Amino acid sequence: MRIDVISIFPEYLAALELSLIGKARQDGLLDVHVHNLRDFTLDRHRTVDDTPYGGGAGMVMKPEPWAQALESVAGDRRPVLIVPSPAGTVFNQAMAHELAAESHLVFACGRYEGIDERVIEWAGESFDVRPVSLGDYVLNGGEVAVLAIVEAVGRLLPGVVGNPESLVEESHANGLLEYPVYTKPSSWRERDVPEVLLSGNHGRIASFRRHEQFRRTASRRPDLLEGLAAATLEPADLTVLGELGYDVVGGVLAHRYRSAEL
Ligand code: J9N
Repeated sequence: MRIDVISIFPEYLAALELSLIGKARQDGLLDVHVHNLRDFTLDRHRTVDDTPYGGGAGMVMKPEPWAQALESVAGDRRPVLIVPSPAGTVFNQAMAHELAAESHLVFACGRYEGIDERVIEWAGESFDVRPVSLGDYVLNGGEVAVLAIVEAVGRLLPGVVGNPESLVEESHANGLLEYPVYTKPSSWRERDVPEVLLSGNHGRIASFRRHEQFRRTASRRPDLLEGLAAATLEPADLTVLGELGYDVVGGVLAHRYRSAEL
């Protein structure tokens, strides 16, 4: 996979040289190019921003440096252009899998109050444009979002994660949060590892972990359980979910007290 990142803070992307993603680059699995938007300006001051038409706070990124930078990375296909923005579609694991199937991703890191909207419209002629949000909070620029997205996508590429089994059991792979994990010592500061995990009984261990997944998900992410198809659940799951306040209504999970308001 080829990845181009355009930013006014290219040094921010140095983290992509580290760890798993850095290794994937060394191994030739990932071809990452970081570009300085200012290298595509034509004025003496290398200006990338200006005041907003219509007034308002902050600065808006000028269109022409973006057009020059994007033209320089376009290639002959139709790359996916990811534009991090708090006004984008919220990124998730399904999106990470979709992006991992692409051959060329381009990331446009905006700063300030955003990029002139005409760039986004114009880019649609040669790119598959995707405004993407990391979540409902405000960052100063797209760089941190790019680090997160490249890491989430990069680790799904064949050969990047050493043991591909570790990709399967993870949070969100099955729509539930992950179960808690423990390691040695079995007793630490008067806290014991749950005895079932020391039992060697693989059936009991599997049901304990699944039970813990439902307890965690109900407590921290009830939105993931509400509306879950009951067909994906085993009879034992429904007993646990019943204790947690969930019923099956019309083939999907519904919380006894909350479903009406959701
Ligand atoms: N989720 C998200 C993205 C952002 C950005 S991108 C550029 C500026 C701010 N904030 N929050």
